[in-house]
Amino acid sequence: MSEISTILEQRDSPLVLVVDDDVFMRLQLRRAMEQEGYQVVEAPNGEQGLEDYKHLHPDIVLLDALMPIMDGFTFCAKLQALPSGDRTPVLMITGLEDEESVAQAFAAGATDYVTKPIHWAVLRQRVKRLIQQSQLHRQLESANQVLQRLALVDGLTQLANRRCFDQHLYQSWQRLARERLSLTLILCDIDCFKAYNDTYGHQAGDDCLQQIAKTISSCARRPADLAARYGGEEFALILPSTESRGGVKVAQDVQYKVKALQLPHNSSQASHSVTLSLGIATVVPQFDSNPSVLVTLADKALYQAKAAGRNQYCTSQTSLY
Ligand code: GH3
Ligand code: MG
Repeated sequence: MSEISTILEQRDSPLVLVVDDDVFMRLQLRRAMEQEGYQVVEAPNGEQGLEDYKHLHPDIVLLDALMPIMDGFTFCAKLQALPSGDRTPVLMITGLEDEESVAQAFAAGATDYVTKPIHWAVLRQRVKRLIQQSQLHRQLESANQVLQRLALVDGLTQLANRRCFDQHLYQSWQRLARERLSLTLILCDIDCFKAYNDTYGHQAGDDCLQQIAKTISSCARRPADLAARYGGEEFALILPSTESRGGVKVAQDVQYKVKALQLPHNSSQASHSVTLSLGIATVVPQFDSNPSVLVTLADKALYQAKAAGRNQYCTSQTSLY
């Protein structure tokens, strides 16, 4: 265990896990791999190899086929079921050359296969290439995750962007149509924001958008709720399984918290501080219509709130203060 703790602490070069019951073969492999600058851990059978794998997550496994307790084929199959086990390259090194054994190794999940006696130059090149490939694969995966996140997040406010809003609204619509439950949408628009930019400058406008975004986001409390930046100075709250009355409560909460921010806005027609107008709409989604119905209703309610003097919310049927 002390070897394992040392490796966990000093992981500055690729780690090779050698699983072989032959002590002499393990020693030879260790020497060859250490000459390449890799760290090495040895296991005498598949069972111990799996334990070491779980603790160390090596960059590659060099695996014998025939071993006591657990053979290489079973090791491979069990490795596939472990978290990211299917992404770790496994190079089988064995005396078994018959077609059936080769097929069995690849079917169990081995990435590559070399036979004994080992051609050491070939082995070194294979190990190097397999490690490089798996590192590249990992880098691509994490770059992909970053891209996926960027594609759904608004850069200025870090809220869900319009694309994410559209996806979430559609998914909520489909789910609630099945469950026959209400879906509420609140559209929130900053009052007299053009005047705010003109008075305080575009940078202050951006800061204001960030603060409002944070505040609106704090009002989306349930896991299925989503706060999004809908457009320039317009935000949206998707509230699944929420009746109109629940939507009104959330809108009041937004208003209250925005007021509490006390962001000065001397050129606003509605107040001396930054305020929002909000349009609330609630429907029970139907399979034969689509979410644009709900957006249109919320947009009309928002327009009513603006027309009635701003700094207030309206529902899609009635005007409430
Ligand atoms: P109303 O009360 O009717 O909503 O008036 P308004 O001035 O808020 O609305 P209008 O649509 O006339 O102007 C919206 C302004 O929001 C204009 C635009 O420059 C500003 N805006 C949109 N996106 C951004 C942004 O990312 N940063 C900044 N600073 N301003 C933005
Ligand atoms: Mg506005």
